[in-house]
Amino acid sequence: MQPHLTLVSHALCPYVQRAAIALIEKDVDFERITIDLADKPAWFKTISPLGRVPLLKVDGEAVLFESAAICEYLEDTTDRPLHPPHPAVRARHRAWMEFGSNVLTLIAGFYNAADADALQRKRHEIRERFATLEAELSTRAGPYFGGERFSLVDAVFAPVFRYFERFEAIEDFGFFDGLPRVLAWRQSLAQRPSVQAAAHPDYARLLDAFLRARRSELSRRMAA
Ligand SMILES: N[C@@H](CCC(=O)N[C@@H](CS)C(=O)NCC(=O)O)C(=O)O
Repeated sequence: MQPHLTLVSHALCPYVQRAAIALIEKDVDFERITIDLADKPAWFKTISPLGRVPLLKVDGEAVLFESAAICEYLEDTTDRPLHPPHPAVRARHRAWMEFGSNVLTLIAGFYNAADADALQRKRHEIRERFATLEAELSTRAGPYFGGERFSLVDAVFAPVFRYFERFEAIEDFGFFDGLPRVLAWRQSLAQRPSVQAAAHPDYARLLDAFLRARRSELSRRMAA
């Protein structure tokens, strides 16, 4: 029998979204509890070793933390694999998932950048990462990272790309200029039902408020 799964979430967290996408892709029933990270409930502090989301509670007993570990658990316990079968390709996919986490760190640097120079530096670093992805994608064809089949790397990058819908509405930062494969990949992911379902219903409004509250260069440009 399938265990009862509870995903402890935050409305904007991209790491939560990757776990949610994996659950939806695998057609696994789960409950979602959304908490406020600015006001963490006592029960959450007790069970989250790093004080971070996502957590996956399994039958209300085991508590899994770290999105990569949660995704691996789902791979081990459910049908519909989202990792490729060949060990070397699988290892590369895990590495590209880590690459996606690195891009998320750069994105946080971008929206928190204190001034125009810092914003420009982060923009440049993010573009460099996307150029690296463009080269990687040129080795195969298909709508997804690995080609025709949706994988955990796609689950990682879908929430990465989601940020850019908002960034592009602020200004044309040219993140995807000259990178047609990355752009096409981004568009394929945006259309995927699991990707659409993984976002909090109020995601756009909450992200807008979050970005405006950063007191960063980007916040100032949003207010201008
Ligand atoms: N490496 C972690 C990163 C998770 C993470 O950074 N979560 C953020 C929200 S997106 C968090 O819970 N931060 C704690 C806080 O804001 O206090 C994972 O992959 O699960």
